[in-house]
Amino acid sequence: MESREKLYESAKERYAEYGVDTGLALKQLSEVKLSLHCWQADDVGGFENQGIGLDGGLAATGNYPGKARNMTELKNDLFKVFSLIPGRHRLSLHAFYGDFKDKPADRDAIGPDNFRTWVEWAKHLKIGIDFNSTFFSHPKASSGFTLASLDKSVRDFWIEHALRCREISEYIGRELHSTCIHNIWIPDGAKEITVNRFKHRELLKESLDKIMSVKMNPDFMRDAIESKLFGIGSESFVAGSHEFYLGYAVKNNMILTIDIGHFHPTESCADKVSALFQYIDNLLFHVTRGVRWDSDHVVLFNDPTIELMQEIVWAGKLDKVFLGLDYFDASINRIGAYVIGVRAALKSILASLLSPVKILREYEEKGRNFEKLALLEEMKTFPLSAVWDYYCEQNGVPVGADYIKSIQMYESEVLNGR
Ligand code: RNT
Ligand code: ZN
Repeated sequence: MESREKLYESAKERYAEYGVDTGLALKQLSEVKLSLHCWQADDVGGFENQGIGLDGGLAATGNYPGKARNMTELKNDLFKVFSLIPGRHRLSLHAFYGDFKDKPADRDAIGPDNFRTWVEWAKHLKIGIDFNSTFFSHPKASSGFTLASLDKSVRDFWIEHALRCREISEYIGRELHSTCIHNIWIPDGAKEITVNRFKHRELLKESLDKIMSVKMNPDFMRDAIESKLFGIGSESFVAGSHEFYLGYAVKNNMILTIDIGHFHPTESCADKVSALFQYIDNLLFHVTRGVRWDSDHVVLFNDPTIELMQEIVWAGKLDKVFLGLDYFDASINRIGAYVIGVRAALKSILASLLSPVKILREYEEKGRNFEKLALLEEMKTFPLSAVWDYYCEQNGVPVGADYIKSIQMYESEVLNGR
């Protein structure tokens, strides 16, 4: 069998014929930091005991054994995941994953103290952390409304929560010397026809204005806002729609979060990239895979993921995007779900970095559209895997499908004991 190196060398030559520098592509790939969502390991459970379970229109279907039940198990699982993916990445924490053992605190009372253990862990691993306010799975969210609630006391509670989360994010960013991106997604919406839409959105804007009126150090933390089309139980109305947050982000110079699963199924999120970047400096993507009404299937190396990464790379904005993962599958090995998704996202970025964009653009400019389409088609079967395998080997992580064995071992040795 040819060695990995040899296969890489011959792939390198093939790409070079089309003006593509594989070495440069790998260097650029190595600088990409994905933000791994902590909530795949425990089906978005969190470490509080609100006694409510997952709500807010979110659902993790399946009951595959081995989910993480506490912080130690979650950390072990994440450590395992990090060992199976090339590159150094980040962790995205939700507020209800704090350390509440010694310091129980409701959402409007949490603080940096509840995240000290995470920060120490991240320092040890030399990784950055991003953060999310948690506006669901809580009695004060059970009406279906939080920041857009008609009830002032409910709104005030959640405003305080968001303020606490921004403070925690600033603390995390300062401690880890790496800007922490704080994301706000709220479940607010209704199952049925809503006749007071304007009021809810007016209140949401007012709540956000209060939250954002406190200035934070942008070196340590920055705010992002995430829209949604609908959720389970909020089919007819969602206060935080795309138009709402697009307007808010542009007006207030904020990061807009585009969750790939939060749009009409035939709507292309890839196409949004070059449009949004005309008005917005930074975008956060929640990379996920929508299937019919579910927005949170495991990310795959498929057309929507590849097209998204292509548009980011082709727009020259790889260093202006934050790439977070956001899915939760409880029906398969959860570590496996992470690793499949992370590797698929990275592979999609690599495929994009390896596209012969100079030649493609020349064709397009000259109206050589047959030639453009032909080359795009041929590139699909170029030896991407030789470059990817080489990259994995260089990074000391399993090559190809070898990670399956490693996850099977972890399942029998660790997960099955839970
Ligand atoms: C929900 C949003 C949100 C959540 C996480 C858990 O539809 O996508 O980002 O998935 O915050
Ligand atoms: Zn999301």
